[in-house]
Amino acid sequence: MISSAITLSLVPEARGGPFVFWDDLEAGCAKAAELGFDAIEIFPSHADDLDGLALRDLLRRHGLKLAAVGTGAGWVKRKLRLTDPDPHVRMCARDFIGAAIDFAGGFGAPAIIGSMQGRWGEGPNPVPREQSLAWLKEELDQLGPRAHALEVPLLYEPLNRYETNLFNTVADAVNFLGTLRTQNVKLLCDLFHMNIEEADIASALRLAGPHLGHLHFADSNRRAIGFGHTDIAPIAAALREMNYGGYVSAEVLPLPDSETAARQTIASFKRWFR
Ligand SMILES: [Mn+2]
Repeated sequence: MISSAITLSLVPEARGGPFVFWDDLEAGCAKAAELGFDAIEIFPSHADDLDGLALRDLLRRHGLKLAAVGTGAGWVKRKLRLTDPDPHVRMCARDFIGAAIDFAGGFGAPAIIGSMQGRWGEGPNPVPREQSLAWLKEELDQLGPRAHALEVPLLYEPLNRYETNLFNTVADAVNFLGTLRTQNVKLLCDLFHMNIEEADIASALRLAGPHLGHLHFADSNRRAIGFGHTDIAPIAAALREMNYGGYVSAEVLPLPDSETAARQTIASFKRWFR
């Protein structure tokens, strides 16, 4: 069974980013529950800033689950990347993500590696792509087992070409996962990125198959599903046929406002998955 989730950012520096709810965990959870969402996906400044006991109580009161914890603030606020040429920066990136894995794992939820994967060939001392991929592999092979110990996957998200030059397509990302020692890294497929990079989104999701661990449910323009021009019917059919049992999580812009984006998302979710 596919479950619904909606994003909430606690990072002021990410203002303008694709998150439906902002700043207020209590109000966001109340609204998500009122609209009938199953879970919330949180984007914190750092996992250590989250109060686990308070969050547990808040989720219980509203009958919500934690879908995932994003780590993009490690890049946005601290410029940490798993493929930075500076080994100290890579170590700090690993620690930042490790804290997110540990926190989310306590809730049975995965952490997400998106923008913290970085890019190759940039900065004052650019390195070849192969070197960047070797660093990414090294870090995922350390972080994947850390998540496995908590019985949760670790999510790796291919991004579109304007956000990374490491992996843009599901096919390339699946091949890369096959080179890791850990089998605990799953793919986060984001329909916005896929709309830019994939020839056929439904076919790409089928190719991901059992590697698919989480889905960002966003239309062609990063707005709620139904507010852009992505043809969702074949995508929803592919997810159902695959027996996908994870979340479709609205990582979308709060346009025209948070409430309308949230209502549109849950209406689309019910239309396609219930
Ligand atoms: Mn995403």
